[in-house]
Amino acid sequence: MKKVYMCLSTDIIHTGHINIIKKAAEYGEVTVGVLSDEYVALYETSPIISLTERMKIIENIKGVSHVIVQNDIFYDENLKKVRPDYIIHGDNWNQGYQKEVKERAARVMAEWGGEIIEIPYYENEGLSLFNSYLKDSRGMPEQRRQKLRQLLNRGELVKIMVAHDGLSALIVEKVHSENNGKRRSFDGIWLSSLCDSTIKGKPDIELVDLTSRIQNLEDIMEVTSKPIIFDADTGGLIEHFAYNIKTLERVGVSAVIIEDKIGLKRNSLLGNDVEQHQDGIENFCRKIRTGKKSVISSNFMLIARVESLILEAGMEDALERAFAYVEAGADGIMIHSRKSTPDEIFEFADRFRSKNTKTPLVVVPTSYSCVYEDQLKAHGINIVIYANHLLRAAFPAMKKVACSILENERCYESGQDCMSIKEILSLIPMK
Ligand code: SPV
Ligand code: MG
Repeated sequence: MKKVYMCLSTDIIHTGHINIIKKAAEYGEVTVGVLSDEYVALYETSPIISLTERMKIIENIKGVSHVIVQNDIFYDENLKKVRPDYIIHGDNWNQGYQKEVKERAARVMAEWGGEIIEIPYYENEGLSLFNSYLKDSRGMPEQRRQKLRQLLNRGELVKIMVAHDGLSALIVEKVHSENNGKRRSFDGIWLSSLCDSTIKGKPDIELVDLTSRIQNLEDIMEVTSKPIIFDADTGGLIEHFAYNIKTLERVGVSAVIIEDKIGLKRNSLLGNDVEQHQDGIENFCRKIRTGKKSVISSNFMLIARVESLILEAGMEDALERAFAYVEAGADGIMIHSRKSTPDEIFEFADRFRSKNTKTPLVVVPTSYSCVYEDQLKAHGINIVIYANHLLRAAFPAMKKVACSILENERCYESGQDCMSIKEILSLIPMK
């Protein structure tokens, strides 16, 4: 009997999948490679059910003889193991990242004269509706929150990139890099108080109010599906925070970070060069407890941000606060620094981890930008936030083009620094 191989990543089986399995079984004995959670999350969205359960479901579908794990988006390893006569796939893998998957599979199959059989992509009205429902549901608040929890549970470093409007959010949602065959993309979006203030030309002192920041958040949520971490500054008065955190939960934020400052807060990177004060431990713990009591979703995260290193209150103070905030119910600790090397962050993380192995640690390496993600991971850090880079990149690019038009008294020369109109139109929906 001929051997047939196919790969399935989905955790929701529909008639399209049944159709392709049926076709595959006509060619011979079917082995299904079930894509591991890591790769489903990387290329589609985190699976709702685990790999083991997905395998059990697929094992019991008529026409499937064997089920194995596929540990990579590329089929190579499993193909060499199974040496199938045929690969069965829908005819929808001739574009995007799938094109390379197909080409590599074809090269491996050629080693023993195997063949790729393409089945016309199965579609009907119900299925299209179902797929579009599935796509939209990924952007729903609870799905985003669950995804952040899943990413943290996977134990990989979670990479969060700032977005300051819908367009920059589209970049964070879609951009990816391919390094030595490993695809990398951002896991979520940071709503920065600095950037939300800067785009309005205002200081980062909690002046841009929550209503206006939520409008920006809505624009970002409308075009994305990734988890959202919201910089809620100090959280304001405890009495106000009790309401504001509910609002943030309701509008779809996945995690909120509040910093332990009180009074007129200034941007952390200004440190003690300006007047700003740290809250008392007990008072800030009360804010954390109030916040935790106000939210409903168990997936929603309230992360406490320790400013002791920023305000030069010392390592002991930073650690004492971090442990107290966890005790008060914080779901994570963000430790911030404005040093140009990561040494104090590493020391904090190592000492924190020696007593607490579970609570997620968050860092923002703006000033110690030389640090590599692997180093952060090695010190037990779970989330890295690139807090302002897209806005800082946009400003010089816009300024250069504006100056070029003034200097040349026409816009021709600036064209080389601008995206083509065709490209920009392809970014936004046609209707
Ligand atoms: C922000 O992005 O607004 C932050 C991080 O709070 S920092 O600017 O480094 O304080
Ligand atoms: Mg901020």
